Amino acid sequence: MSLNFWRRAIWVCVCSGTVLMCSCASPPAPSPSPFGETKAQHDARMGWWREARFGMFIHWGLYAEHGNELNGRRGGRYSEWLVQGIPNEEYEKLVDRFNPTEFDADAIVRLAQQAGMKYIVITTKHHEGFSMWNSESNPYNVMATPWRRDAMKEMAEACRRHDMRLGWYYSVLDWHHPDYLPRRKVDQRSVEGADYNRYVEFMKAQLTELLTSYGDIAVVWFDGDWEKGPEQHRSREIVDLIHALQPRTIVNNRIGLPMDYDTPEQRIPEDDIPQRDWETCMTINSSWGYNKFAQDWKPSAELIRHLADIASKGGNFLLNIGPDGKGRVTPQDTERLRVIGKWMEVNGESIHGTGATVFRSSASTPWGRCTVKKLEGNRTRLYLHVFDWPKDGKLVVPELGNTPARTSLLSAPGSALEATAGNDGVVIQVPQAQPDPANSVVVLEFEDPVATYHAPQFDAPASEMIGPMDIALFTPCDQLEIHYTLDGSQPTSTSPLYAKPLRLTDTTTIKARSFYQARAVSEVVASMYSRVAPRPAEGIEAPRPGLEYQYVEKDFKTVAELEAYLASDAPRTTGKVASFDLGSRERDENFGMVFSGLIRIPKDGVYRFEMTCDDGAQLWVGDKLVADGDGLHGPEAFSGTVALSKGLQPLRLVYFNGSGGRFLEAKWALAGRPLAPVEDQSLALAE
Ligand code: FHN
Repeated sequence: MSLNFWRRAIWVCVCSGTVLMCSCASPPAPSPSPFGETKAQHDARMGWWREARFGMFIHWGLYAEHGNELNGRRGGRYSEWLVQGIPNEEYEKLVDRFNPTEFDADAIVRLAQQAGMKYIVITTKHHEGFSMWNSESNPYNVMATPWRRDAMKEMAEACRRHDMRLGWYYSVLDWHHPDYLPRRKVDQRSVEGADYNRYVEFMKAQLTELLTSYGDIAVVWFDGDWEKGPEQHRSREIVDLIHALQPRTIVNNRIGLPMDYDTPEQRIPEDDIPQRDWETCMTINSSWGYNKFAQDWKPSAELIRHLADIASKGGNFLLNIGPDGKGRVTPQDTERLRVIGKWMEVNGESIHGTGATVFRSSASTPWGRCTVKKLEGNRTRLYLHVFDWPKDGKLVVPELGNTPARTSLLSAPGSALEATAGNDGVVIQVPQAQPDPANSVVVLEFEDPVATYHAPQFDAPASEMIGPMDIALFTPCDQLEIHYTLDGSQPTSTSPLYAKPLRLTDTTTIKARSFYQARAVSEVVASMYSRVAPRPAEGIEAPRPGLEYQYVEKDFKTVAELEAYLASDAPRTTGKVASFDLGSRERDENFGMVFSGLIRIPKDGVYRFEMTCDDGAQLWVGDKLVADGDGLHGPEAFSGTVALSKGLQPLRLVYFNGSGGRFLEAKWALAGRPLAPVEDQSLALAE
């Protein structure tokens, strides 16, 4: 799936459901909903979140009280992690000290609002396991403190009063609950009798409380899922519970399932922009929870630029504050949010309700970033976020083709700036003095569709074919024309004009280039498609159902380590299974399994295989490595294609789990068709 397609798809949704500049051939969107909604239903549920762009994260728990120092012991970078090295009996004493008499939920909500934030996500329970609400399922909660106030109730009421959306952060990882496993090193409690399934029931009970007693909850923001996989967390059951209790709630991805959006932490994607909804969460100093030692505060200007950077890439910014043990927002957090708020007062429209840049990447606007808003009809506004003000008064937008109808500074709407389109893009005459040293926004308003320069992209089911195959070419901008060649020559404005998918029957290299008003505006891009003979099937007469497996135990980090171990005379268990089933393993971590057998190919064709694994795996079909998911990682999908003849084809899947969650799933289909799970009936063993 092309990055631009997704950027554009998300952008289209942001712009109040209005479709813009998008009639080029584009790949079909996969089902975007984790709850089986239609795309329209999913978009409607995500609508406010995509419009919001900016939210407040609050880390507040017992860790606020110690501020990263307890009984002479100092924590690492994150104050909320100090508990990791402290026995529970010692840490629990904080409960008697926690008395944040200056906590003022209304003031916090107002601060968020003034900063231009549209939602708040607050920690209900962090890894320390302490519940910040009056939890019936857990006496280790805020009502056991001298303070005896339900902090989450106060937040919920304040948010309702100020019309602010509220989300719950909930840590799956819990270093206090007796059923949570694994234990920390300092935790001497026996694991005998600890039952993770009972812990899951506890989480469900807590989430039920949080989603039934506090009104509308906009987001559930999971965290700390990494010690186990979705199977052990029973993630599906948990998210279905959330959906049943509050069908409009948006759920983040940290529960071992992809869910509604991704959550890059402490970083803004550069070129690896997620092809899904996403939100960067970030601290203002270096800690999430209040840490009296962390004085490395980011300057307001940096945060303002981060906000523009994230919005220009189609993401949201969840900026964290860590109130202290008295419940006070630190003066440093407050000051920065006030400065951001002042900037947002003037420039908020360049953030809220905007979509990702229409240019190729952030490098296309070397002086800053661009966000976009679609107005009615063809009217479009580009917001140029200028971080580096041009010394010569000429702001050059190199990949823009047409002159805007109106150009002004967002801080001075009446100011008409002169803009001229030429061979080098559009040049805007700006005043010598930079209006805002952090980020000055120049608005370009277009009455006609905006012409931006992009290289053509290819949409093909595979790079190999055994018969005719259709290849589509597209760019995200309808104003461009694509000229192409099939004979290896460079495309010019007199080369064939792309109008509909190209049908290839033999090995061919397509070269293509974008043109605007007969002028080449992109580099030449090339893609080769090879005609191949499908791998002949094995001549096996009477196959039996199932696969063979080998199971070995060791701390593997790569498939190569596992293969070397298998090649030795290391001890192993072998047997037969119906499919790629990890059920025959004897432990949950540090093991490897190899499945081998045959797959029934229904007809000659190029097939796509997709394997999702946690940790590493490699899938071989015939003698081709089709999907390579080697290494230690969370659940991730890997895919590839192979040309196969009808009949039985050898297949081998090598999988290992280091520590944490384990997961393995394989899907397949003829290339270009929707993938479906590899079913037991498709798998076989030679006699
Ligand atoms: O371990 C936590 C950390 O304390 C903090 O809550 C952040 C916020 O995204 N999340 C975890 C690490 O991914």
